[in-house]
Amino acid sequence: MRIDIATLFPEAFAPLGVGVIGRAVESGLLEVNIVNIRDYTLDKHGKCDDTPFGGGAGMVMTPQPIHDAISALDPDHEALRIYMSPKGRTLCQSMVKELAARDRLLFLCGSYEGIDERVLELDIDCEISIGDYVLTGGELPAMVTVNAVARYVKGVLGSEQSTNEESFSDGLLEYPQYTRPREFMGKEVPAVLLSGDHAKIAAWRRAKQIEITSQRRPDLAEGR
Ligand code: 4F9
Repeated sequence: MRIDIATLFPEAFAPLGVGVIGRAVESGLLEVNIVNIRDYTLDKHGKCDDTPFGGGAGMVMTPQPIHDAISALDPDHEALRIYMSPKGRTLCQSMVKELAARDRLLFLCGSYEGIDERVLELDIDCEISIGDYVLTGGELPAMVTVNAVARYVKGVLGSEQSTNEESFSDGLLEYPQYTRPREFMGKEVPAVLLSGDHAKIAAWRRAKQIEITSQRRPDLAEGR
């Protein structure tokens, strides 16, 4: 999968170089291409923002550098072009799976009070939010989305990790996990997990999933 990212803060994406995602990039399973929107501005002072028409606080990103950056990255509009925004549809695991089925994604990260609306109309396919809060820019939301999507790209997760048995994979939260020692600070591992009875263990885990989901996320339990 190829992922393009247009941002005023390319250094913010350093975390993509480490861990599971870093290895996926190194091995070529993921091709991540980060460009600085400022490299595309025609303004002789490198400006990429201006005051809002109609007045108001803060600055708005101007359309020209963004439009030219996106056109250079994706001249034939092969990528799904995503703007990270609190106004977007809130990211969920089923959206992550849909995004992972694409060959190319392009993330536009805004800063300041936002970007000129015309660039959204001209160049953007969809808007995605990662939750109901405001950040200083779309960089962290883009990284969150890339991380969640990359886990579904074949070969990115090792054989010991899986997207099949985890929270949300079947609409339920994950069951609790235990490892050695069998007793810690006076607390025992549930006996069923030491029984060797795999059917009983599976039934216990399922019951725990349902219990935890209905307690903590009645909205998820309801939807099933
Ligand atoms: C984007 C917040 C996506 C949540 C972008 C400021 C944002 C955001 N989800 N906040 N710029």
